[in-house]
Amino acid sequence: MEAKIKAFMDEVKTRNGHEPEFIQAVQEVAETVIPYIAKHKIYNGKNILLRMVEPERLVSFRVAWVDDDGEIHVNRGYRIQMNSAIGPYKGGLRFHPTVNASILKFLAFEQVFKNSLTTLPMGGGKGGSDFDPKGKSDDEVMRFCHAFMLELNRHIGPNTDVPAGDIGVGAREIGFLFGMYKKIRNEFTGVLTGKGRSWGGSLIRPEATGYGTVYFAQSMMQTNGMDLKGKDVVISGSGNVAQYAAEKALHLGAKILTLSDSQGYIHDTDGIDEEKLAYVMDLKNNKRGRISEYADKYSAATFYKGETPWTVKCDIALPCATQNELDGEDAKALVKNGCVCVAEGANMPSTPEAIHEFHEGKILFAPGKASNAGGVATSGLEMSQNSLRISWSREEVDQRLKDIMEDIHDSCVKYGKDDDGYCNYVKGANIAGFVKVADAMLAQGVI
Ligand code: NDP
Ligand code: 2IT
Repeated sequence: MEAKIKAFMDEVKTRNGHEPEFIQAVQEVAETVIPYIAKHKIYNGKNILLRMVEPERLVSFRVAWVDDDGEIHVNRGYRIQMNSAIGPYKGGLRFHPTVNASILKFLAFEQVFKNSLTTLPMGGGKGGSDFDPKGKSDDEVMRFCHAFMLELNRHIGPNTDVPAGDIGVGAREIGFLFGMYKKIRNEFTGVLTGKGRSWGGSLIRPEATGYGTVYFAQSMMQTNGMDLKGKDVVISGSGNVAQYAAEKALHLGAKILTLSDSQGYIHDTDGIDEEKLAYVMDLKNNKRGRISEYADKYSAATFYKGETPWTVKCDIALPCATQNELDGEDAKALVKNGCVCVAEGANMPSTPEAIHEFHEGKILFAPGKASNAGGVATSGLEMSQNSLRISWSREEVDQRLKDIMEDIHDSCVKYGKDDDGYCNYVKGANIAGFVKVADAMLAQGVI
């Protein structure tokens, strides 16, 4: 089996060797899915996984825009249309200076499995740009988004490819992108998700990724006779996912000890309560400030510059910032300090070494493609509401989100239980996600 996996990875590396994040994401899937393929004849000899690692289409384009001083800038835009076997391409747009083809291909690849797990009919895609919205005026962000959509609009559509937000793309950016799409196409349609409430957005979509991550953590805890009540929770990030993970964990009675951004983390020994979280939301979403300002306002908090929060003693850890933000040493510290559950709100925040430590320590570990699927699942619900031209209540969307997260949890357990009863959620998520897409690809022939 080792040899089979190595031969496969050698082939992937030959084509994509210069793309470390993409290789990392494929390796994790190959290690769990290739043994499954070997045991299931229908997938033998079809090169399904080899087909799945090659994007159906990769679009890269120039985005030229003018700043407030009249200076012209050039950024690179992308859309990776990875797999459309089970539905239109679906996945977020990331605006961050680190964006490149490797990062977007890893995200698009993960998205294929994640979207399959949601039980909804969505293929996988991802896109974005190396544009940095930080420090830009609203007008500059608008001009960039409009320029980006001038090209992107040719490649997307409500039945073709439906982008949404991700790092650096929130409600403001989705508004500007939607406005330009509508103007060019003269069509009011559900081409993006994460839209505003009054123009086609779904209730609960802003909350969905963070809430879903906590629902998933709660399911993992409950199947092991525990829950979130009274537990100490460490969270990284302070953006969309981190904020709503914190909110839902608070609702379920947990104590939130940390939040972070790319400059460091804050540790509040009294816990981040509802009022403090409201301050964080205003600071990050309206004032676009830094998390260090929290420690200036609240005396129980300390800001640790340039550090990550994983050495803080906790029961539950929710990495909600970015890829590879939690390494093997961090994982060792978490396990040693008694952490029993890690649920990824971000995409691939744990390195392979970290995942190894969690599995060795036999703690509950959920990979992002399972535990953060609530965001895209609710995007799927937004698409349904757009098609039906109706709007479901908050309670209805939240209940559907909960049900979907429970279904994903059950699928992971179905395919991930080891002989000793330990659930390997990585294996479970990869195989469950693979089966649905692979079966559709088999039915559709070699295309
Ligand atoms: P936001 O842009 O709202 O927030 C991102 C947060 O992560 C910020 O606090 C940011 O800090 C921090 N961050 C970003 N890059 C780094 C870095 N290199 N090192 C340390 N911290 C960093 O994004 P989201 O909350 O939407 O996304 C967070 C994660 O969740 C991403 O991995 C994303 O792919 C994933 N995700 C998002 C979904 C969604 O619906 N939005 C759905 C599923 C997954 P700073 O402000 O300093 O940059
Ligand atoms: O990584 C993700 O799942 C997202 N950024 C959300 C994608 C979506 O289409 O809602």
